[in-house]
Amino acid sequence: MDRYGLIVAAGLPAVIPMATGSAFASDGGNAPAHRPAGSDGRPNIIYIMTDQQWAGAMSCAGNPDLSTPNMDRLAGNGIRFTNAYCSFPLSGPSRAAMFTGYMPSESGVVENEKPLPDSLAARTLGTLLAESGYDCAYAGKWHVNTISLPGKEAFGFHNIKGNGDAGIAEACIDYLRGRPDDRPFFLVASYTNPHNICEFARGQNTPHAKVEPAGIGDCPNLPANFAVAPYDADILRYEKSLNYSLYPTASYTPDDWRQYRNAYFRLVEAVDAEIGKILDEIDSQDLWRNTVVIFTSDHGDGAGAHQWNQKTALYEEVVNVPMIVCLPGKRNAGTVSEALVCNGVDFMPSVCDWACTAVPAGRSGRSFRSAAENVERPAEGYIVVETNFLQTSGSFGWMVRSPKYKYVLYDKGRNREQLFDMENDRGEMRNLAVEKKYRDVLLEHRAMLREWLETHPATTLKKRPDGLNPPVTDRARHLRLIPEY
Ligand SMILES: [Ca+2]
Repeated sequence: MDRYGLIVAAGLPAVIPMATGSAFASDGGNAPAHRPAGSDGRPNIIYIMTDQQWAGAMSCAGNPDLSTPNMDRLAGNGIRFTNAYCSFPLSGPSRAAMFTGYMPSESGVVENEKPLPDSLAARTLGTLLAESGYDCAYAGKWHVNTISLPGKEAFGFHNIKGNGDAGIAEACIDYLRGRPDDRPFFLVASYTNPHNICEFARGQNTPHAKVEPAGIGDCPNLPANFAVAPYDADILRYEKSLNYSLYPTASYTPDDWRQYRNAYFRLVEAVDAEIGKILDEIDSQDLWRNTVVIFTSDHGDGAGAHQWNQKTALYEEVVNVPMIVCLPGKRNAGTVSEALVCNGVDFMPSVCDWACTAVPAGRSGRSFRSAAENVERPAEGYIVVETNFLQTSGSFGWMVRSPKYKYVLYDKGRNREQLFDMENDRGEMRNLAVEKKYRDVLLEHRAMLREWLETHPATTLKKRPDGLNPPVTDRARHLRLIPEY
């Protein structure tokens, strides 16, 4: 059974029933009586997020080019998911998916700086948890759509620190020491780095952490998938050619790319050190016993794979995000899971699952709580990631990740259809879509995308002057893009 087929086949509304008791659950927001964390069975939740960090940019993932002792510490205390994906590889849309439970094409937040529709803005994750009795605090980058939370209290959160990495840990520590003791809490620590790699690539100062220059011999080598694969989607090179400020790597030499990778990994290390301060406070209060700690990033970065920098493309380095879940009591500590999880639309159902709070209707994401609690469970179903290049020419596309394969479809260009074996070719160098023997696999994945598009209606955005829907949310047009030959 696929990821969404169960719901469709059963004719139920697209909301996943809660697996846990929901004595406190109410879509109308009836708050339970306040009780100390743990005594009502509801854990505290700490969400730590970086910006633009690929899943492979951690030493616990086996990367020898950097050292991330604090992310490794999280992995040692929890479950590290190796097949975790964002909903959309761009900041605003990715974060909007986390906090609303809707895919960007469903909510209309299909690009940065686009505000949530009013009807959704009143019903985001912070509001839901606050209504159900959690004390909610937020520190750092928000970007749905303002860069910091818009006010001292916003979207259900106390705003304890605005955008900017310096001081986030200190604000979180102050909060953890002074928080109310009569109710569980939901704390978000949202860092900007390693996003400063964008400034580095443009030759600018890196505002949130300094990068020391390195001798070329001390820089990491090029990745094994540095080459652009023979059957890569050529629309990506076109998009890259249109905006030198976004893609200053267009004229990079191999040495430039090694410097880029050095800076990227050093920026990850800088944010790792900041995260360590929060973990020290979790240690000193022994919050591990009754707290779910989740670590992830809003999307990744090309990091030189296929000579790509930045995000937006559907390469693994861009869409595969770190995801570590530490369960109360460090259950399943130090394990690795291959389950398919999404830190976008699955985040709201997951947090609501732990908080015994009902998920509002219409959200199709699936809680990853049971995947964390049952790590031996094999990967199943599929995940869809959307993207568009509204910052350049407006191309768009999707990927479907199933347990063994990854299918990619862009709307135009040569080799717009891609298929990769994720067990044997995670570096995406051999496009199986051009090989006849994978025809059945290709057809299967086209069918998954078709099913997903049919079951996820897009929002109605303002029509264009010619009366047509904007292409990125026109589902009828999307369905016609799936090849039939
Ligand atoms: Ca981002």
